[in-house]
Amino acid sequence: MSLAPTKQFDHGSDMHVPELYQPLGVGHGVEHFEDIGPAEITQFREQGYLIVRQAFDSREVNEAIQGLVDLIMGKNPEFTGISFEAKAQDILPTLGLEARQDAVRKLMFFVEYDARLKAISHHPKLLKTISTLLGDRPSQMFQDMALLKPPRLGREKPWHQDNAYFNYPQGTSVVGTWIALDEATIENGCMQFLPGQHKKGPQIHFQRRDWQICDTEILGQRSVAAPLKPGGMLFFSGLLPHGTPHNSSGLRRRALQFHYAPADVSTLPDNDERLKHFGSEGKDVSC
Ligand SMILES: O=C(O)CCC(=O)C(=O)O
Repeated sequence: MSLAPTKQFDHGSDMHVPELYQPLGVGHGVEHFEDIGPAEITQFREQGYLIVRQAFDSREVNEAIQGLVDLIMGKNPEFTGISFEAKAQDILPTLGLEARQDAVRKLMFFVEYDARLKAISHHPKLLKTISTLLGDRPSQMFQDMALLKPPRLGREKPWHQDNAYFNYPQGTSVVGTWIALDEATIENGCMQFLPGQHKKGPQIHFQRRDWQICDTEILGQRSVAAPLKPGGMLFFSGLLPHGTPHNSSGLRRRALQFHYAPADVSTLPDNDERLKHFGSEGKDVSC
């Protein structure tokens, strides 16, 4: 068996300043999907996020992990959506198959290649929650991604709003989901976010360590973390500023991320509207 043939590398490996990721507290949530009621829906509307601590059981988590590992190991040669950490570029040829798992940064658009991963992205309880958060509208999943943040190597995902990456008409409700497959802690790079700041609308993004909000906008803000056990998950607004630090630990931090929009919304043909709202061009700003 061989690895999937395409070797794409992530761009960027610059380290962030530690002050960008010093949360003041931990986000609120419920234990199970069944605990989601009107108060939690209100919390999502007001704060831009909702945590379900025990969304998936160990069997579902293990199936998803096995699905990812099989794709990384090249068991489905048609799947080529893997990118490796930039820092692993030199050492990759020296790594055996098992060790290569810990050089992968990201897998994208994989659900059609593995039924176990499709099952978790289309889990009835997850889809019901998405539909509720979208205002009782049917949803479409438009993006699936797995971010693996390998031990010591896994780079930061700088602070950003996900809608800055999507060409949907302004005002479209997008809900992101983030599912922990390993325990996610502050040390290995769990999610951190700015509660309530989805209400500020689009923020200007700059191409720096990534397509991101300027560090100076984030420093000194009251951020919150979402440490999760395996199977715990976060729902968050496409306008919620969030980021994850470098994995400074010796532990894996594998997570799935799926994005959903109302089923009747279509993407725009170009970047113009997105950049008008999220880009810096033509605005008297610098970073
Ligand atoms: O999983 C992570 O480290 C960050 C994911 C994220 O925020 C993104 O890809 O938009």
